[in-house]
Amino acid sequence: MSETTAILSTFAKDIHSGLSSNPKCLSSKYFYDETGDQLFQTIMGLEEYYLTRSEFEIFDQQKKEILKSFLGEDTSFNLVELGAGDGTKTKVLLKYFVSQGVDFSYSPIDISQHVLDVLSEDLGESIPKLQVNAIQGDYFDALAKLNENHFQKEVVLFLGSNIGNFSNGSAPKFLTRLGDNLSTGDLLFIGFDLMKDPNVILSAYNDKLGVTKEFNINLLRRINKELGANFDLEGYEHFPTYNPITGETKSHLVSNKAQEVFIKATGETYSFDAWEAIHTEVSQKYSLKMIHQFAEQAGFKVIKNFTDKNNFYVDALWEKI
Ligand code: AVI
Repeated sequence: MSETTAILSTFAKDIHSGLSSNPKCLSSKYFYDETGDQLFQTIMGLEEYYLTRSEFEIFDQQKKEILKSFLGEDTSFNLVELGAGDGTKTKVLLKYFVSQGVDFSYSPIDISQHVLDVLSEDLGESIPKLQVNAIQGDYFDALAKLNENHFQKEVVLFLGSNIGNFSNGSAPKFLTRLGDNLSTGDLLFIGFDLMKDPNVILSAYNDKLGVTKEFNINLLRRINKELGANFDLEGYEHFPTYNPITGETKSHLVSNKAQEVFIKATGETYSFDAWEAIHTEVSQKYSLKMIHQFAEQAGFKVIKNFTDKNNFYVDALWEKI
């Protein structure tokens, strides 16, 4: 990178390093600017995107059994949610728990204070009796903070198949670190998207309205806007793939011509050959066997798997050993 760009944001550094690697890659964590958040909200309501619907069905149809498993032998717990978002699905559980008079509090953790403010206000109106203790920050810092005055069982929610966006190497590390921040007997309730008909999976990442394509391309729009780049947004094709052997679903942006891009923030020009791809996202699909191995590796015991009627998705309940 040129000298003028010695002081760079992490965003600019990551984009530079991704576009300088071979093959080129960009991290999906940068999808979520305001437009990206809105596009993802739209994706969750799409016909082809079965993930959100499946998890909603599990909560709605099995809330009684879920509550029983969360309580176990105890009479109370603290429900902690990592990356709470707008809490739409979680609300099904929260409302039910409150209606049953369960002794619990809810601690959503999110990196964005704005997300937490909106969620807390919404919950204050829709479930006034709910005790909310929102924590802004990094998941692990927040969990450590919670552990300081830990006297109740913790039930940690990590929903929406967010674990699928970790690379295969980093997912077990993340789960192990999560376990290190919990005490014996604490629970983890985690959503995994299951392997299924490859055509169903591919359609979920290539919807006919083109919202997922827009979501992927928006990453280039964001780089143009925030880092002063000149990506030609028409110059890239959205191309998802699914590998039924490994379960990896990958999204790519494929350059449809030889072209160059200049990014002001890095002071560099990046060249693309015709049909050269940028890998932008992994959305891992799992078998139950893979999930059980994860639990074991990370120091958890599998308590129960809650699946939807199609067996598309599983919310797995694990106990820290
Ligand atoms: C947030 N995450 C679980 C979504 C997924 O399915 O991997 C993001 C997404 N990417 C394309 N469509 C939805």
